[in-house]
Amino acid sequence: DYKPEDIIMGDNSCNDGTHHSGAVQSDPELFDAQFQELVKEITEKDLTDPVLADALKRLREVLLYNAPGGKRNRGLSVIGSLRELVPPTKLTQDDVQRALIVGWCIELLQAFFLVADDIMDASVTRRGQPCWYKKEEVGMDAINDAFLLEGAIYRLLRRHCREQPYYINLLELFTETSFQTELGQALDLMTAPPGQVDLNRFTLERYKAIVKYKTAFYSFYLPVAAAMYMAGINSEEEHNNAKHILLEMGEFFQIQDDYLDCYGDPAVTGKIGTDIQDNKCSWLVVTALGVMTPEQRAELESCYGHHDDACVEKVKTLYNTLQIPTLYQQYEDESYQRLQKLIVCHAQNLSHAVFLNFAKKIYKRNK
Ligand code: GPP
Ligand code: MG
Ligand code: MG
Ligand code: MG
Repeated sequence: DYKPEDIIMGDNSCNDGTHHSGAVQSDPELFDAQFQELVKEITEKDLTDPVLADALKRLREVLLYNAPGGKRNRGLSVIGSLRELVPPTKLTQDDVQRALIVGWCIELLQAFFLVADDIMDASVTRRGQPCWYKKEEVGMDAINDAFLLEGAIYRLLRRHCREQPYYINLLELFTETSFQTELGQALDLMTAPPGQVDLNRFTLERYKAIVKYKTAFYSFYLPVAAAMYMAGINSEEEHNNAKHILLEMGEFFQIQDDYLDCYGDPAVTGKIGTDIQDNKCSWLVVTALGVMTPEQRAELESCYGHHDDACVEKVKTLYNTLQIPTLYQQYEDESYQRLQKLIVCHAQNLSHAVFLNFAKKIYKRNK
């Protein structure tokens, strides 16, 4: 039995294994403090034309409602990875601050995606509160609010990183990753047409393509690649090595997300599952299809992708009959073993801790 805690350092650890205490702020504390600063900057110090006052007030509300409140894994891993890649003596206060800001840019990208994704998925709650578009005074104006969140990313990068040698690399990384995610979202949506259930669409091959593009690039490769560029690591070979490991982690992360959509506790995950109703190509349905009888398949065909609760319950009962939770546990253990091997084979001169820190945060998660 593995215990990631035994082999991987905690959040507060430095490269030398010492722990901060007392007045020194931990990275998560610094990260949260940076958010307040950044909201002020975007909404009070950047565009000062008085005719924009109402729009900037709106942007402030959008930022405060949608950017904080998550697990912050993506954002925090920029500074976390940078600390593994650069010796502490070579990391200035300004480098740390820029890493915190780039971390928030990733959280803003995530907020942009989630505001839009919740509309597309007809979701109800996010991070324990109503989805932004569900608020009475918001509705479809949330579409523009998502664009505002995206726009804020590039203003921050410009203000803080324009003079840095890695600025162009970061810009291209953010735009490229956004495009990959949008292509993944397109695959996700077209594989789940409302009211047209066709179980033949749900292949493992299609599943892997969807999750690689809609989740793995922006959630795993993006934060580590950003830290690598900030550390001056630009070689394609090094980036491909990191990508290899991180995309594998990303696939696993989305499989967990799919599992939690059905089996998670909304009080813990902060969101109510919609995958069965939305006719999604989820890991659960792909796995179930691989182990069911023709009779069970006919039953699934008749109740998947419907919004009424009785149909959803039938699908969940079928998943339980097929022991999907057990198959998921097996998959999780295998995936962890495979990942350890990948890290040994592909991390090469990149610190293994960059990847292990990430792995530690996601394995056995329940939110
Ligand atoms: C996760 O899918 C993927 C995203 C949030 C990317 C969305 C991309 C866009 C271009 C809008 P999900 O729907 O399973 O996430 P959740 O379960 O959090 O709703
Ligand atoms: Mg969704
Ligand atoms: Mg979605
Ligand atoms: Mg989901």
